Order: sequence, then structure tokens, then C-alpha cells
Amino acid sequence: MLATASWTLAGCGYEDPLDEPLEAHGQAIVSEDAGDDEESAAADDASFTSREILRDLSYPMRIVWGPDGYLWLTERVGKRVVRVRPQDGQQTTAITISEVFQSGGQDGLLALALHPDLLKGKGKDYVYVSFTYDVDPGPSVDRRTKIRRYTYDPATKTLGSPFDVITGLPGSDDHNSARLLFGPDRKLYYTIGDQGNNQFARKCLPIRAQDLPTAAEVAAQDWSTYVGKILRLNLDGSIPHDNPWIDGVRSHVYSYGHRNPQGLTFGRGGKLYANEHGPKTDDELNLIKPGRNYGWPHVAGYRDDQAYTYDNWSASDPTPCEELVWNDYVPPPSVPRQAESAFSHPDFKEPLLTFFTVPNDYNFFDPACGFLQYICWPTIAPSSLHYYPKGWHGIPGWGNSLLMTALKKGAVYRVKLSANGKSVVGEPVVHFQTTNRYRDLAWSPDRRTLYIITDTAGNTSGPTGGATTALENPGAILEFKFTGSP
Ligand SMILES: [Ca+2]
Ligand SMILES: [Ca+2]
Ligand SMILES: [Ca+2]
Repeated sequence: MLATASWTLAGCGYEDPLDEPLEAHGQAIVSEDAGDDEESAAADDASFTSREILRDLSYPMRIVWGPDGYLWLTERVGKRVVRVRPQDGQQTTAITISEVFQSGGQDGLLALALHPDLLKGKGKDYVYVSFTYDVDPGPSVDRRTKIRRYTYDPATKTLGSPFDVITGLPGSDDHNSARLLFGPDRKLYYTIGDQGNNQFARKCLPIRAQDLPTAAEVAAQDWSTYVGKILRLNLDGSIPHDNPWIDGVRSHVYSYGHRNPQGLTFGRGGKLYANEHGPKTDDELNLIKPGRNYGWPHVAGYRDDQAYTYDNWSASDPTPCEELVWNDYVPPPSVPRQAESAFSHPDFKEPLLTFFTVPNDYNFFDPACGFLQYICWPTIAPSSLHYYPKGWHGIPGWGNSLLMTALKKGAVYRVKLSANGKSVVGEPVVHFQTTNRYRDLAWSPDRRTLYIITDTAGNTSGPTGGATTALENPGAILEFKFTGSP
């Protein structure tokens, strides 16, 4: 199912005043990796065995390898942090968090990050999660998100001593993003999406990914503009003194103009990469720099005026938005439409790669997908991003690449980086394709076994194309073990 659109390897004319000299987007920087003998011997799927470790988890959301040799995961709907022994799938519940609010949408228990000193005898046996909760004591729902730290007790194998790192972050039933990551600088990095505004039932709520906090809002701990942002926090939730000044204000905001950034990872030299879901096109892979603007909702993918305009439903005039009927393709004439080229910003940064960019005359209707048209749209729905380092161990040819799981394709996309990490080399390679929604992955310490969690239910592409709701391995952990010579 890769034939719907070509890979976007074309460069664009955007000059990048804050960055090092411009490199063509996605153009192969052949000279840098020439002579890298990894390239010719990259392990393919035939070098792996696969098995299902267990299934029927309640929407597993994040998975990480723990220093205890267990896989740690969050269950978004089940509200549990679970430890799983990879050898036999034995489960241990570390905690069930009843305070989590879960509506049936994309909310619930979300992120998971382990302190780098967990179980190292340094008194920092900390586990961090994020989740949505309801601050309205009555029957209506006022959803927020918090990041919470727990302390792990290795004697009882449970989490306790809750400490709220930050509360009152925006929360939604859609596009929460919620990737939490420990940086090499021992700061917390956290992604928050645009909340799914300007589409479907939330079509009359404006996207605020370009809105930045004022000094008064920061002083009042009003985080309502933190939607469509990547945040950087001290471990106690305070604002790091070296966070970027953006528009004259220092806040938790590290970068902005994001749509739904579910993947975040650090590469060589501390480079930070993120991926995010595009609208009907242009899922993005981005190199994240402090203070930069990634363009959403004015730009999707490259600023190329192809197959995307910013249609702001909340500004509908004269017909109020509330009277309109949602349409994925052409908005009613009262909705203002803005071309990408009408937007410019000195801090704007284009993606390294898109999945996928298509021309204006692209036909979004594919009869193979029936009533699940969005499954056939030229996107993959990237759900995670992981830097796979170079080294003596691991899987041959995979070093210095990014692995990303995809929801719509049930696949891992492997993207080779250039030696300096500022561009990608060649075309992405698709691995481990099954009829599932891949949510996240982790690997063993020798980096030769990958563990992938799958959604419990949902839509994905079928085994021979089209769309299906029949998932092969619902709510599962799948193991892919490299069996060749390292
Ligand atoms: Ca309530
Ligand atoms: Ca962007
Ligand atoms: Ca574009």
C-alpha cells in the first residue's frame, strides 16, 4: 500500500536564516554516507522471527524497556501501568490510576517515561506518566492533562507516592499527542497536539497552535496556549532558565505550530526529531529546534501550495460555523480559505520528509476504502519515533536511522539519516507489515529484538489494500527478533 503517492524528495526554496546552511529536504546527501558499508547489507524482514507475546490489553499506549528486564507499558483505556515479562507475557500491574478520565475518545492514561536512574540505587526510582482528568466536580466534563511522577517500590513491584509535575495542561478527546521523553539534558520533553480542533465535531473550535503564551498567562500558570506545542520542563515542572524566548516570553514552549506530534526522539549529538500527523496529506518528520515555528495550521508539509489550504471553520461568515455541516474535502463558501504561500514567518521550519505530499489534482477518493476513505488518504498516521543508534551491536544496516510506527499501515518505517543527522538518505523502508495499528515500539538492550504494541480496535489498511476493522493482533505486544549475524 505504498503506491498511492510518490515519496517527496523534491527540495523547496525556503531559506533558513536561523539554521546552518540550507540542505535540500530529503535529498540524499550521498557524499556523507558514501563508503558506509552498512548501506548495502541492511537486514530485511526475512532476518527476523515474529510472535505475539500477549493480546487483549486495553489500548496499550506507550511501551519502554525497563532496567528490570521487563517491558513497561501504559494502557490508555485500562488506566494501568503494566510490567510484562517478555519471555512468557506474564503481566504485573504496577498501578491502576482511577483519577484518569477516559471518555471513549483519544483521552485516558497516555505517556510513560522512566527516570534514567530508575533501579540504580540513587534514590530516583521514578516513573513519569501523563493522563487526562476532569476538573469539573459536576456531571459536565472540563478535561485537562497532567504529568505525574510515581516512585517505584521494587519490593512490592508497585508505583506509589504520586507527585504532580505539572497540572492544568490542555486535554481533549482528540489529538492529545502526549509523547513524554527524558532528554540527555535531564529535562522532560512533552508534546501536546492541536486537540483535534477545526474538524469533525470540534470544527468550530479554532486551532491555537500558533498562539503563544503571554507573560501574564505564564505568571498565572494558564497553560491554555500550550496546544500544538512541544514543551520542555524541569523535573519539578518549573520552566528551565534556558528555554527559548519566543515573542518576548519564556515559558515551557520549546517549539510550536504542531498538529499532532506523537513521536519524539533524541538522535546523535542531542538532535531532537519529532513526527506528526498531517491532515489528508503530509504527515511530517521534523528536526526540532528551540523557538522554531513548524507552520500548522497555515502550512501542511512543505510550503508548496499543493493539496492543502487552511480552511478556518471558526471564522465562517456570514453563516455561523455552528450551522455548517462538516465536509472533509470542500468547505462551504462561508469558510475562509488561505493558501500556504499567504503565510510567512521568520522562524518557520519545513519538515525533513513528508508521508506524503501529493499534487493539487490528486484524487482523494479511492473506491477500495469504501466508507473508511481516510485509510486510503496519502498519510500513514505516525504514532511513535525512535532513534536507532549506530554501534557494534544491533541490526546490520539499521544504525543512525529513525524507526516510526504507523497506525494506518500496521508497519514500521525506517528512515536513514545522513551522517550529520540534518537530512534523510534515500527512501524509507517499510518493515513488519501486518493488519494492525502499530502504536509504539521498544527494543531489548542488545537492540536486536523489537517489541511493538498494537491498538485494541480501530481501522487500518487491509492485507491486500483497502480498509478493514478486523485487526490481526488486537491489544497485543508483537516481538520481532533478529536472527542473523550482527
Ligand atoms: Ca465532571
Ligand atoms: Ca509542519
Ligand atoms: Ca504543503
